[in-house]
Amino acid sequence: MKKFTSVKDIDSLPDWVETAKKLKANPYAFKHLGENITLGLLFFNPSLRTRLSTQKAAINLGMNVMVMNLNSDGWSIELEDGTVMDQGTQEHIKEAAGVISQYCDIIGVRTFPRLKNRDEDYSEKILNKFIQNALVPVVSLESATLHPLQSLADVLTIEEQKKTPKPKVVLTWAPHPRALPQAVPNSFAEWMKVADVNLVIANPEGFDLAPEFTEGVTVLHKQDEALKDADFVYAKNWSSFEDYGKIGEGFNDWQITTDKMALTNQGKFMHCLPVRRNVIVADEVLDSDASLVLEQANNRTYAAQVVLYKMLQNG
Ligand code: SN0
Repeated sequence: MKKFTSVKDIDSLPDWVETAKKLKANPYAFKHLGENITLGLLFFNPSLRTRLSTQKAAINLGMNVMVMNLNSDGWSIELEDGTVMDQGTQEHIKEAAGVISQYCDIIGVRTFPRLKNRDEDYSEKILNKFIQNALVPVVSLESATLHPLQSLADVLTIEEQKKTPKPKVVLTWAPHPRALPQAVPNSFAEWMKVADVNLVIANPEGFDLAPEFTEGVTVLHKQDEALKDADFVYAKNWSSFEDYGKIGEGFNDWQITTDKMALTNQGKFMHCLPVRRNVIVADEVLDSDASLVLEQANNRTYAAQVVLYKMLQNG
């Protein structure tokens, strides 16, 4: 396995979920597997869960971990080939990725979109340049358009919590004061389409996700209609794909409240975190027994651990 960037990189989701459950039940069973193997985690953007859960997963497998904030602590990286580097950038991605590969056996990279140019973000330039120039496998720690470690943890959480064989899962847009990436919802849709669930997406008009992710999925522009009988409500804000990077204003009634949760089939509330309280979701919902957010965060460890375990097993 040379990379983990999308559900397309894995062979069998049921097998991965089973492996994650086994690792969760017995986290230190493969402590020998990572001996003398080094994971490097590179962050171009902030992180709390990804940084800690991926380190914890590596430690559970006996690996060594090095972490670096590339934006604040590294040289400014050039991505273009053939550039005369007499301007702001100081080190080319060819050397940077090659050098990091001398020290690390697996590299994780976090790189958010700029939300200015859609084609540039959706080309996954930074992540792909790392994959092309690294001499070792690369794990996405959230890229411009996908967040596979989060989605794998979400699949695991739903599998553990579901009360029916094929639950209704509603991914709903929710309000937010800043422009956020489409990575979490794109990725959630991508993984849910492979999982055994009935996925419905709810968002205001103008906020449909890219067609490649919504193909074959029911997309509703009325949240109340979508939430009816939902077993899981996954809230997330994203900026517009159509009017790229724009935020929605005047949609405060898309916040998840107890009244909204009452429309569901005693549904569970999910969010990837960090979450803006009383903007995305009301305190009463987030603080209720219906909230799975901490269990989702817990499962981030086992999502990361199954990825590292598979990479270590394949040598
Ligand atoms: C990121 C996102 O992709 O939406 C990371 C989620 C895992 N979230 C944020 O940037 C939230 C920042 C904010 O201002 O609330």
